[in-house]
Amino acid sequence: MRLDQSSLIKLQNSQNKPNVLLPKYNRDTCKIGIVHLGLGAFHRSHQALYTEKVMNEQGGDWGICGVSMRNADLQQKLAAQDGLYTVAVTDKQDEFQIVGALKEVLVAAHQLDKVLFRMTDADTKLVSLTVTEKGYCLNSAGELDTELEIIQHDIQNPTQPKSALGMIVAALAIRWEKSVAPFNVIACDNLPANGEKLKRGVVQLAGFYSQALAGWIASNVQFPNTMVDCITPHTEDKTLALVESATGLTDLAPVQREGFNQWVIEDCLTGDKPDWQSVGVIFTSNVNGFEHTKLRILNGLHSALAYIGRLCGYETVYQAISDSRLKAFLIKLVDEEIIPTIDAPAGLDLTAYSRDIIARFENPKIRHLLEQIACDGSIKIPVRTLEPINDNLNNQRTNNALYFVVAAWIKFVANKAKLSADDTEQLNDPKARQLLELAKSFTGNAAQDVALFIYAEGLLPKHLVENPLVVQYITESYRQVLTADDIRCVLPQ
Ligand code: CS2
Repeated sequence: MRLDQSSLIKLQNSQNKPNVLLPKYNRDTCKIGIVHLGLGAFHRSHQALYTEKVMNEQGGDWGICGVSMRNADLQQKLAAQDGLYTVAVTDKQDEFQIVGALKEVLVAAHQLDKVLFRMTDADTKLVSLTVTEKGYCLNSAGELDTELEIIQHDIQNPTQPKSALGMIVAALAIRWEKSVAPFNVIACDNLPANGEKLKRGVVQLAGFYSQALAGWIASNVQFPNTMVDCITPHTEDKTLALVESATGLTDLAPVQREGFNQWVIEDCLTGDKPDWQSVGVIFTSNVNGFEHTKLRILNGLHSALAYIGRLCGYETVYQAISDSRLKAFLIKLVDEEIIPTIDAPAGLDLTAYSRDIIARFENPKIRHLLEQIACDGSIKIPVRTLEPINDNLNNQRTNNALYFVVAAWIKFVANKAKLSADDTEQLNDPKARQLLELAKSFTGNAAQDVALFIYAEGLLPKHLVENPLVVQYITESYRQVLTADDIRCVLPQ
């Protein structure tokens, strides 16, 4: 039997499976209060689940309108299931939660009018986003990247936007003109000061439309910084089978995730919001400490493992972390080169935190593909690897393991260039074309290849590559990566 509203009702009447949780509120009467842009697996496993838990406890008008930016696949699957889907939490103990909060699913590329209608509805109090780092359309200086085609389009067509930022501006413009109170905007992607950066981009984009609108947004719309954490690999056939055997229902759009879940939100939201605090969300004035810690430790270790693990031929995080030499490298990296760069939030033991994260990577039930993490290196490496390098340099600390990660990334790109028949297919990165072109001209001479790569326009921060020591160390690591029969033997000890 397929998962949908009527099979759910049957299940609600007969439910006797303790590890299958069902919506407890009335889905028909609850209104939509949140629009979420970027309806990937992560939103459905994380923010939507927190909201679901609040509605299970307290009800409330916090139904979600989930917006896919382009792809209509998920919309079709969810439509056949009345928006219902299962979150499979696979950890020491498995748990399956059927989520009812997703009341509407739209595709922005085809249904922009409906998206804007929903975003301008007075019942919509919050707009949240998971559009990945590149979806913020910022350049390396953190300003709106007006050279991007999508931003140029939105500047010229402010009422028919294509970017998430453009949609936020267009909807806020309508609310402003109609004197409807603004919604607040919650950025949920892994970039430092995500809310602040998003606000900057949105206000800059609004400025092309009207300075008065930009001023109104700057003073009336809250963009809290947030830290989000929950390992959520892509859904696989195995997930579908697991969910079916646990719930007895066929769900074509489940998500899988680990047991751990954390959401920290800057405490500045005005107006109504779900009582997320009651289900474990932390509201604090110091999100930056949490964000910084998580980005550098969890995401930093993830990227290191992804590039080095791929060079060793591993497919998943679990396989890579099960290699004792890779695990020892991660421990060295975090203890000696990452933790010293972090100003920990009060009371947080960073060594213990990092070991808990490594233990999360060791969850055998989570098949998290290294390729998934390795994507978008040109955006992730600067935040996860280069910023700690810079901090260490400023404090006379060494960087051997971090330089090795940069070298592994360059080799990862070089391997893709060798493999690629169709450039952009092989390397998943907004700068794929530039990266592959560079790597295709590599000659195998470490010094020349590294120089070509790191001095390329707009790739690595200038102040870093102007430091001859940085270049020398990355080159040395790259030479070792190139010449070693087994790169595990040349990992910094
Ligand atoms: C990962 C993250 O793909 C990646 O870059 O590092 O998605 C990571 O799994 C999450 O941030 C965990 O909270």
